[in-house]
Amino acid sequence: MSIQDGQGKGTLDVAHYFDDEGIPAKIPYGGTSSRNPLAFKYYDENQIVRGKSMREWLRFSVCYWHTMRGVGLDPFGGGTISRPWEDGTDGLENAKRRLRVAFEFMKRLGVPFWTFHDRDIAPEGATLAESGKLLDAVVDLAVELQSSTGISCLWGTANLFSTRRYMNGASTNPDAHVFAYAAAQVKKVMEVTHRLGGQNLVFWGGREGYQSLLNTDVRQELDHMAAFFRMVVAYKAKIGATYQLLLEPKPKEPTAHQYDYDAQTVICFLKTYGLDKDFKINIEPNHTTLAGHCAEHDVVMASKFGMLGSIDANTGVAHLGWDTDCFMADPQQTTLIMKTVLEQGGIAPGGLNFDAKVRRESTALEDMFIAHIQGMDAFAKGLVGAAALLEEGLLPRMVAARYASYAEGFGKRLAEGQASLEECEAFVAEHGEPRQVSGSQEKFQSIFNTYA
Ligand code: XUL
Ligand code: CO
Repeated sequence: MSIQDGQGKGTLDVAHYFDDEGIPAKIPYGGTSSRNPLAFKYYDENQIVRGKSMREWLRFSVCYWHTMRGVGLDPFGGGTISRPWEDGTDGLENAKRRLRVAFEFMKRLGVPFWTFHDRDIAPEGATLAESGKLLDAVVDLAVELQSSTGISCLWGTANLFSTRRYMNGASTNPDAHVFAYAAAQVKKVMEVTHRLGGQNLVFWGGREGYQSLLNTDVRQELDHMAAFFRMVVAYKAKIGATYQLLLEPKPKEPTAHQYDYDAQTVICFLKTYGLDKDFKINIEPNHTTLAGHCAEHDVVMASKFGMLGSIDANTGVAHLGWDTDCFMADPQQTTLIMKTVLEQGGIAPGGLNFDAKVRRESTALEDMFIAHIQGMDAFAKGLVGAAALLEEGLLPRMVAARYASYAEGFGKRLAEGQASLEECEAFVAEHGEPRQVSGSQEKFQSIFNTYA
């Protein structure tokens, strides 16, 4: 029996929404021969891979904005997805019931983490103070639900892009008043994420960029963004928070040019402003493809510079030019990503956050589960393949062999920065034309295919 509120929707008992659709209380592990869409084929949370359980390596997280707030909007049409727990209002009761449903969903799915924006979980009030109170009321419940389910907060973030206030940016807004508002909103999100024990705090610069160079002072805007982040670093220390701070790159959308273009651009920004010890990077592969790279590029690039903090586990549609936030299903992609995660010894305190949504046409309630199950399976499969690849060591040895000329002799001196241009000239005078060496891409692919 549901306990009814004024809207006629249950507020406390939410299990029936899923029971009614035949969703099991806990998604089982069915093994690779299972054809049950509501069972895991590869994700066995307790399976040990390279000394740690799958649950520890993968650190899966459900995102609130797509999974609980997504209704299937696209630029040409309104929502297609209706959920039975929604009462059609933006009220607090609805927000609380939705939160209970979210935790029931995550419990059944068996994910250890969740992520949220302030405005996903609570309505915005008429004033900053009122918004803070509404957020506190929902966070009170989230604290309770976290402790009753054992599900933890991977990260929180501030929505600094949806309301018209931020149409010209937040910390890069030409108006200092808007900057101050954004900073005050972030202060609150830092407090509540700390209260929830969030392990990270993310900044995606939703409208930090420009539409036209004619009306924009790009250097001033970037200086302001750095000043904003310095305030964040100072306040984190003040409240004693230990979460990891993360910037999330994206090259375009919604602005024509976003400042946090890709991993290398963000690393350059952080180093330019002396913030590289305080922040790492949250990589979203669909953003990486929008920047013109392959989906795995930024994961590898950030990791190689010690800056990979977390991953928004999604992918795009290669022939569409926008951020489609699909669940990743391609084992070639997940194997390469998990190889990178294994090589850096894990992704903690970050995780694999499903910043992904069911397709607009996937309107059934079970699709919410199936989408996550297949995403989790894709990464579990990638983890197992990547572990075998590293264990056997053939591919890493083939890569090392390509660079063998730097391992000794004159090549070693070059790599260590000990040689001069004159010595290079003398070397070539003595050894003549380098012999041609094949890149052997197809050979690498043929080996990689055996793991992925
Ligand atoms: C937008 C996006 C965001 C961030 C958090 O493209 O990825 O959801 O992950 O603000
Ligand atoms: Co994201």
